[in-house]
Amino acid sequence: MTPKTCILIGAPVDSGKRRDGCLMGPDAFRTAGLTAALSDLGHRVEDLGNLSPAPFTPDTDDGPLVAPNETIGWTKQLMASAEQAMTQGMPIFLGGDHALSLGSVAGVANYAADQGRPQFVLWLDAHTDFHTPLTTDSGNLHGTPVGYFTGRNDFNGFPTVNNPVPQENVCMIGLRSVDTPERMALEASNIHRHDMRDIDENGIARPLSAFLNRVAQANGFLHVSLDVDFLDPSVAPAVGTTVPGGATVREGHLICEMLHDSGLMTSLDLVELNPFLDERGRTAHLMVDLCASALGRRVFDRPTRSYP
Ligand code: HAR
Ligand code: MN
Ligand code: MN
Ligand code: MN
Repeated sequence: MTPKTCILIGAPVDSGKRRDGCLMGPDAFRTAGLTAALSDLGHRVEDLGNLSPAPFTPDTDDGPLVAPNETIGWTKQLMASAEQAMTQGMPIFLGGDHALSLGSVAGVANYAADQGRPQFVLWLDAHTDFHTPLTTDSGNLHGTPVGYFTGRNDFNGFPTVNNPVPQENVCMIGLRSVDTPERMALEASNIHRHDMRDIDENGIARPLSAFLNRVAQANGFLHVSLDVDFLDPSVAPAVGTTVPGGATVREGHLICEMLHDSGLMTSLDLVELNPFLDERGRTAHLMVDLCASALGRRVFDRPTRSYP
C-alpha cells in the first residue's frame, strides 16, 4: 500500500445549526485514536490542530438564518486551508457540523481546477443538504453545503464559488430525509442520488463502483463527506439529526474499503459528531474505524480491483 500524508484539520464548526456540541468533535476523534489508527497503517500523519473562523461580524438572532456570519467566517478559513492542504497531502477535516463542507469542498475544488482536473464528491448522509439560504425552513446552514459548492444562488455574503462542482460529479448515498424544496431541486438536477430503499434493493457496492468508475475515467479528484447520520442511530447515536433506517456498520466499512481499493479518494470530511450525545465514545470510535478502512485497514489482502 502506498503511504499517504494525512493532514488532520480540526474544524470545530458549531454554527450550522442550533444544537451545540459539534465543536468537541475534533478532540473526540483524537481521543478515539485517529492518529494512531492511521500511522499504524503506515501513513504519515500531520495534525494541524484546530482552525478558527476568519474574522466575522457577531451574529444577531433577528434573521431567518442561524449564525450566518460565523458560518461565512468558517467558510473563508476552510476554503483557504483546504486549498493549501491539498498541496501537502490528503486533508481529513475533523468536524464540526456539516457547514464545514461549504469551505472544505469549495477549497479542494479550487485546487483541482488549478491542476486542470475535475472534482467529484461522494456525499454519505441521511440528508441531501441541498438547500439554499432561501429554501431552508430551519435556517440551519449545515443543510446547505451541496447547494453552495454546486453553485446554487442566494448565498449572499459568502465567498464566491469559483469552481462549482458539476452536478453530475456528485453522488449521494444513504438518503432518507429530504425536504420538499430539496427534492424538487434535486429532481431537476443531474446529481446521482441513492436513497436507503435503493441500498436495500441493490446493495451499496453497485452504485459506489459505478461512481468510482466515472471518477477514474475522468482522472478526477474525489472528496468524500461522511456525515455521522449516514449510519443508523442504533450504531452511531452521537448526532443531533438522527434518522432511523440508516447504513449498517458493515455497509459503512464496505464503502470505505472500496474507497481505499480504488485509490481515488483525495480528501475527506468526518462531520456532525456531537460527542455530548455519545455513549462511551462508541460513535467516535466507529468513525475512526471507518476512516481507517478508507485508508487501508483490512482483514486479509485480496487482489486489488482496478478502476475503471
Ligand atoms: N433538511 C434539514 C434542514 O435543512 C436537515 C438538515 C440536516 N443536515 C445535516 N445533517 N447536515 O445532514 O434543516
Ligand atoms: Mn450554535
Ligand atoms: Mn449532512
Ligand atoms: Mn445528515
